[in-house]
Amino acid sequence: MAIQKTLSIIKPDATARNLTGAINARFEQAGLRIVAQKRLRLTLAQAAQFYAVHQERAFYNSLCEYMSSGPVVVQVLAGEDAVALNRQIMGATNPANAEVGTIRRDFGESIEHNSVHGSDSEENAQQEIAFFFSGLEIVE
Ligand code: IDP
Ligand code: MG
Repeated sequence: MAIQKTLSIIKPDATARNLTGAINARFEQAGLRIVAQKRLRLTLAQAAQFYAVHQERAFYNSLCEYMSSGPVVVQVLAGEDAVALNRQIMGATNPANAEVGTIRRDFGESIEHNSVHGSDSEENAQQEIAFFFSGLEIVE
């Protein structure tokens, strides 16, 4: 597997509990490199655009309100098989179903407030990285 890049978001529930460093340590310990990172607050419209793929889902409005409710840290993670590796480190969507030792199991509060986002394919990773970062901001 080649070196890949993936888009990660540390969500408002995690920034509120000052978990940015603890979550970043999980990525680095697993061999992922943080090659771009910034903290920002999404507007409702930006959250709605980012999660547009979910617009038919019952949780869409709530998810967009939540993702714009406080600061997030958006980041690009690079490494061998980074998309799948990050999904493994994150754990299942619902913290109650996530494996022990994953970020969502250890830090997630609920299926919605599950501490992190990670791209689910290399194609989506490229689109999601371009949503937040210019090439100049990614330093490998
Ligand atoms: P993923 O983040 O594990 O890829 P998705 O199905 O893509 O999961 O859902 C995007 C986000 O929407 C989740 O991370 C979570 O914050 C929220 N979400 C997913 N399913 C539910 C639900 O059933 N109720 C409330 N929020 C949900
Ligand atoms: Mg997803």
